Amino acid sequence: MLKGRILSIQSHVAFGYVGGKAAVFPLQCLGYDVDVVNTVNFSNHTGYGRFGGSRATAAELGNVLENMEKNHLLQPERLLTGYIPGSEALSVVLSLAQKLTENNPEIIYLLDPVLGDSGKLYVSPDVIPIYRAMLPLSTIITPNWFEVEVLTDVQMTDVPSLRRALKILHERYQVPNVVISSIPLKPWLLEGLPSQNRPPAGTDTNTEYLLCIASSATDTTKGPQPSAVHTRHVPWIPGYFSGVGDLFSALVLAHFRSSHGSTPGSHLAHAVSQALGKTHAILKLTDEYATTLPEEDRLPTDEELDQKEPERKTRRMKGRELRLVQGQ
Ligand code: PXL
Repeated sequence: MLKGRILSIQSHVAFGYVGGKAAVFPLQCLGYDVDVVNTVNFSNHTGYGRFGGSRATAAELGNVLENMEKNHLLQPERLLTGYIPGSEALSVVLSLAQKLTENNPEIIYLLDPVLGDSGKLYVSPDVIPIYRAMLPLSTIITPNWFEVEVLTDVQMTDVPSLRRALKILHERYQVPNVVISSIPLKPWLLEGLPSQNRPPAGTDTNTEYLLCIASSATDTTKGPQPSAVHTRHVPWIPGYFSGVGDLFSALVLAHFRSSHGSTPGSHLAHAVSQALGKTHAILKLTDEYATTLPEEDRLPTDEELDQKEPERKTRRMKGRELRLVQGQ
């Protein structure tokens, strides 16, 4: 059983499984005590036709953390931060991360820099410099492809530009471990993979697989060194599921070993391998459940129909909530 205390700072929804609702139960199942600070308190995730609730203000977040500290309740071995909308609230979390890493240099901090996806920001642009300031405090980051491009200002269009972006994260921003998951297998990426890491010959790599890249900086005290990069392809389950990234990040943090002294990147590769396997299992279970629903409740997204029939969208979203309890 893995154990220790994790402080998780991310969103809360009453119904369904995103943010903390996707992360906390799996962490508890793995044996961790989890302290939970909510950054938003919503009815459901924002992909539904409608949602409501409130975002925690910087003052509210600060107040919770301050009182935890005064009561000596703020001594986690690991820190997990996810969706934090708004630069003022994020600044409070930056100060917290500074304090926790100063007090305990051994703390393992997984930072998920939630900025957006597929070319679109879904937070205000003024959070970008704050995330950049947080990067050097992290042990592991789990950005998506778009978030790497935003944080590094590098458009990744070939293997050299991908390596350049990783180098910026490792060297300029001092991030020891970078995990980029759910990458569509573009032809140039496929060609760049070592042959033993390529999907089986004859499969349609455009639709059957996603790639995960795990990159660990080697000892930078010995001067700039190439990072240890591991790649894995994972079967692609089509359709949109919310909270998958939050579950994956929590599992990477849970399975990351803190002991020292093995080959560069092996701790990260182990954690990512565990997290990919478990996330895939939950997704498969969720997808299988969705296929038992009436056809109109599980068809792929159709923006036009969704506008006309918000109830249909709600039913479809509900049927695609992660089956975490069933899959424990
Ligand atoms: O990362 C998923 C997520 C987290 N938190 C909130 C969300 C979503 C996805 O829609 O709406 C509030």
